[in-house]
Amino acid sequence: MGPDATSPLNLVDLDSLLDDEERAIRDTVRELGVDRLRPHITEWFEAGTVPARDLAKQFGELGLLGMHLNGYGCAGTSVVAYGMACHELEAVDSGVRSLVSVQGSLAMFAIHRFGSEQHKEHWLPRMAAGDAIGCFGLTEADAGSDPSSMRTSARRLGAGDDADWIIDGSKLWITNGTVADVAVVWARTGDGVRGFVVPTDTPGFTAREIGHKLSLRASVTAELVLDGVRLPADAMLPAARGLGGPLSCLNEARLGIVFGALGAARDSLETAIAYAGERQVFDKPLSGYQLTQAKLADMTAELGTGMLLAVHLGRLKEAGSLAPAQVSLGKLNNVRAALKIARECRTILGASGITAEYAPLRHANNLESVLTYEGTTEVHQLVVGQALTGQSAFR
Ligand code: TGC
Ligand code: FAD
Repeated sequence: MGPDATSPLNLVDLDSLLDDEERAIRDTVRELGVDRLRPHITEWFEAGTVPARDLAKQFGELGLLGMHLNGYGCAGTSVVAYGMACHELEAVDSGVRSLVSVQGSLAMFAIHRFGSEQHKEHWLPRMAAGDAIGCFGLTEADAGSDPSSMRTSARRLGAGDDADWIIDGSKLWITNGTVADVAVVWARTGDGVRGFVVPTDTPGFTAREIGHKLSLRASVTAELVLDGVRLPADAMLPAARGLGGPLSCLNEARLGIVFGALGAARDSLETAIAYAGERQVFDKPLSGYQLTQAKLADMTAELGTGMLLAVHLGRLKEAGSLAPAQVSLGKLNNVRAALKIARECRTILGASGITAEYAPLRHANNLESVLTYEGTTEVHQLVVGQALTGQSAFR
């Protein structure tokens, strides 16, 4: 649906919670979606690919990459502005939002928060402009929900802090992996888990695209192999020590998803409302039946309350008081709600809903990935459960 559609979010007057700049950014990204992304999204999804380099350049020109970071060519917007950009991008497709999340909240954030001045100056301006693409390698084939069991290792090639590093291992399910110029790779060292800035043209680094996906098809997902990758001593992110380093990057991306997933839900709901208004069943529009209206009302309630939660969490982050368990609560609630809404909207479309002509089933398929990545539903239930009870039930 386009920007003129009546939005179910008007019922919670979401606009009144945004400032002028946030509304302007939201509108700009919505226009980008309508003019330049929506015309191609079905084709990209069906082809199982996305023109990542071209999109990164377009996003960079609009200042969307690393937009809530300060300095080094980044726009320095509010957290809520970033969230609303994710919301509008994901209203087009979760894959398009993923490209921006991984670039800005994972790869750029890791360098911005934990990198040396040289890392920041070398990579961030080019990444903000979309001239360089980044990926973030944490997950491995046997270490997904539990990254502490990672096997990828980095060892010094000699004594002393000036010695080069050798990295061996592999990472799986890595967004942007085959199109990246730089990979932020997390590896086990004698000093715990550390992060490394790995230019992808380093000998021994290879990336292979994962095919046959039934979800997040408009996104590049890859396996990274690091076979004796030799890096200078200063390739290590100096300020990230232990698992807290990568996990704090996830907090950033997860918050974008709290807003983003409901973009896919909103688009599904707008599509269903429009369809139900036109579809005649038993001699009158489908939207005139109580059962349909009950579905639309329930979905609007979930969408609206989820967006209020998203903006509230965004404001807490801006105030510097957002805790990881609160991000988990938001991701748990909003992604699950979004998937439920997309599926319910599909039912309103009947058989038409199973074709690529309408977005809800594509969104639902994508949201299966969103439910899994950045911490599965179960991981976030356990994080919230731990916050409630004081007991860790992960192990
Ligand atoms: P645990 O012992 O609890 O903690 C280890 C250290 O990390 C700290 N920590 C955090 N720090 C910042 N933010 C958080 N959310 C944190 N959670 C934990 C913790 O304080 C501790 O620090 P220290 O200094 O005491 O050492 O860790 P655990 O091994 O028990 O694991 C906890 C668990 C399961 C919650 C965590 O490992 C987890 O979140 N697992 C899920 C993994 C995950 O989300 N992977 C995502 C990979 S990236 C991705 O999916 C990108 S998708 C593409 C896209 O976004 O579009
Ligand atoms: P597992 O950890 O094997 O989990 C399998 C099931 O077990 C899940 O239901 C899980 O919730 C459940 N489970 C696990 N532990 C427990 C427990 N303690 N108690 C109860 N149930 C439990 N990773 C990156 O590092 N970078 C990326 O860019 C990236 N992009 C991705 C893109 C896509 C499209 C996808 C699908 C994944 C991506 N990932 C990425 C990986 C993603 O983060 C992992 O898939 C996710 O963390 C889950 O890990 P897993 O798939 O190994 O599942």
